[in-house]
Amino acid sequence: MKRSINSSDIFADACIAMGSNLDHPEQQLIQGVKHLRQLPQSQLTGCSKLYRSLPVGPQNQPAFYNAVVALKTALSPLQLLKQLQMIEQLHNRKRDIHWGPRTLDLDILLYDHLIIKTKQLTVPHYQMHLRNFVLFPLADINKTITLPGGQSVSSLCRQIGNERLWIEKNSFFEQLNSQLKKLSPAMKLKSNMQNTDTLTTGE
Ligand code: A4P
Ligand code: MG
Repeated sequence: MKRSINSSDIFADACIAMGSNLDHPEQQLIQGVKHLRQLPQSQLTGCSKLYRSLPVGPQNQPAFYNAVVALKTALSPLQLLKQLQMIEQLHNRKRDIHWGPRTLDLDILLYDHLIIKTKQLTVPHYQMHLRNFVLFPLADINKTITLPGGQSVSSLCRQIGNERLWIEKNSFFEQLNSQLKKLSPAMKLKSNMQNTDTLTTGE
């Protein structure tokens, strides 16, 4: 059966990038993970360590804190996007400057093996293969994961390198990272994202 952007194929693996550089960013990300844990029809299955990175885009803004989480979810891609935007609103997210400072940004990096190109949603996230603050945290969850285009996250990490990126000591993220690694293999993020469906409309 052809997948639709409005329905999930119970349960999909979704990876979410988290970023913050305003109003106590570490706390924003910890609280953000707590909100993500409460998403309906979803379970947190992976969490990276916490990273600090220098801004991509305007340079006159504070350093960012970044992390990535993985979820099993029965939400469709659009339902998931809507839920993420509701969490951003809980964090008083403002949208003033393109790539500017923010309390919490939640982007869908991957949703199973789907390529989605619609007005509201582009998956894989259009910049993810260029951003070490996304690729290194993703590799914390699963080093062998492959993007729908066939590139492995570990080879992208090697190509991009870890310039302007630092692991931050943070017990919340360290403990969650190792705790979720103990989940049964069936609950972990699947690494094979190579068989690709493409969704280009929003219906
Ligand atoms: N949208 C399309 N695809 C997606 C997706 N995969 N996930 C649409 C989430 N949203 C997606 O997003 C604008 C619109 O994108 C949404 O309404 C949704 O329908 P937004 O969150 O309002 O704006 P944004 O996040 O500022 O836009 P954009 O272009 O996605 O920015 P990025 O790529 O998220 O970049 N530097 C460092 N070091 N660390 C960072 O985390 N983040 C950014 C933001 C810039 N520089 C950074 C960092
Ligand atoms: Mg965003």
